[in-house]
Amino acid sequence: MAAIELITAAVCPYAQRTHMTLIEKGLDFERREVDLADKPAWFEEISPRSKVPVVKIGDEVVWESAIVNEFLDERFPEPPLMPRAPFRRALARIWIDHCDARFVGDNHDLLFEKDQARRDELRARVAANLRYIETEGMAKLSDGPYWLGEALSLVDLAYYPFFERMAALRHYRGVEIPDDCARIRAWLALMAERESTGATMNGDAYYIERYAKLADAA
Ligand SMILES: N[C@@H](CCC(=O)N[C@@H](CS)C(=O)NCC(=O)O)C(=O)O
Repeated sequence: MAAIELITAAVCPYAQRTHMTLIEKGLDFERREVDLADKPAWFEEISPRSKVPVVKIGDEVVWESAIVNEFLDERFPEPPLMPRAPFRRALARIWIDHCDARFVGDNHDLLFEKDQARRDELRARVAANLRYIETEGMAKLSDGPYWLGEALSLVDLAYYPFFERMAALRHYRGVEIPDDCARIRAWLALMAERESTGATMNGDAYYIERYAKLADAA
């Protein structure tokens, strides 16, 4: 079989999703790191949207992290990272979409917001988003400990990189996971133990330093 190539950047949460998926699948792959501030010509040729991640297996080139991850799950079925039942699969996709459509934007806006009053509004929204995930997502989907139950799924892998990057929000904006979000807290502790997390995580100091200028913290 053709070698699997992951075109990636350590800073990118979407690419981390796919990197973690490859590790969770137990696959051998070659990692090609791209400097997004100085993109090489080979990358522009291979990445239709000029973004990471991209996965290439011979002639098969796939991009967009949520789609890449489902492609990998279908192409390499063991261990399965999506439920089998159509309705549960639909729910998994709804919550993966929720991450990109709702969860990520407010986190990003809060980190980059300069106005104090607007920061307070966004802080409240981020806390509300976390409680929504806790009560409408995790609590209704399963008894845990992962989003969909006993086994890790693509939903866990979609969200985890964004929780890792909340280190910068904690540092610059005082955001904590609310005390009443016990499921999220337990899930984060569990995710921290996974090999795929250990192999791809950057650590709090990396994000704190990386976002210093943009968070206006100097
Ligand atoms: N929706 C895309 C988002 C990927 C994305 O935004 N990647 C960023 C890095 S985190 C990127 O490659 N940016 C380069 C650019 O836009 O020039 C996905 O899920 O794969």
